[in-house]
Amino acid sequence: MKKTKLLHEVRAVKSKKELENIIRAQRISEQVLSDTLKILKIGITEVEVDKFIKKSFIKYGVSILSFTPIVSFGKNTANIHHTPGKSKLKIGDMMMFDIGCTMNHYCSDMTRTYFFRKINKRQEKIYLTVLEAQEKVLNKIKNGERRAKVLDKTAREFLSKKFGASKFLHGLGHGVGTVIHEWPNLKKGSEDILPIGCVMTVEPGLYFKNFGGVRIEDMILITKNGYKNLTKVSKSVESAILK
Ligand SMILES: [Mn+2]
Repeated sequence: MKKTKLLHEVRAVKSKKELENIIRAQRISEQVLSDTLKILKIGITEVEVDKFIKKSFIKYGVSILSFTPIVSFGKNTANIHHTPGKSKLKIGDMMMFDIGCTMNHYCSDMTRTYFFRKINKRQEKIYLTVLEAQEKVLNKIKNGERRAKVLDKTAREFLSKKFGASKFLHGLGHGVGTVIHEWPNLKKGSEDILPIGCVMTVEPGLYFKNFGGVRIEDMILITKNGYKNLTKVSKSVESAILK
């Protein structure tokens, strides 16, 4: 007898057309991010950058965003729900951009963290640790791990070992589709199993009050043989230091 499925399980698996929309949305976000990095200068405010991002999406023909962009400078990067404000960019600041837009109502989602002109030892250590956590998770997926809680634990245990518990304040990721956070849930204790054909974010982070935070978020497609990274923006520490 045929087994019933739940709608969210069916929706998680993307058709070719759906995937194309997600990828197109992502490419536009990448273009906007690249344009944004070019306008950064000493004294520019988060609000100004946020306005530029929104204007750029319009310029590329997109008027519906997946969520309100997160633009944060300096210590504000430690606040995962930061609203862009009047903070001005300074040399040595960390900067976080979490942006996504929609194409025919399909969402994209990406976060990159940068360092303005220079990086200090602590910032570098945090950045490299988050990057390594993401690589560990991606490696597990490549080797066939599909259990959400195991993947979350991989990142969480590694980050806790390096910086103590409670510095990674959110889930590791989520499904992406016509809503920005859809099933499956890639978070602590989740019983979800990632199906082949679903699009997920993998977004470990570390946050230090009065210092700053780093989050690196890629969007991936779960495939039969592992995954395909749909995010094409480099994330090496060298590329994260904006000269
Ligand atoms: Mn996300």
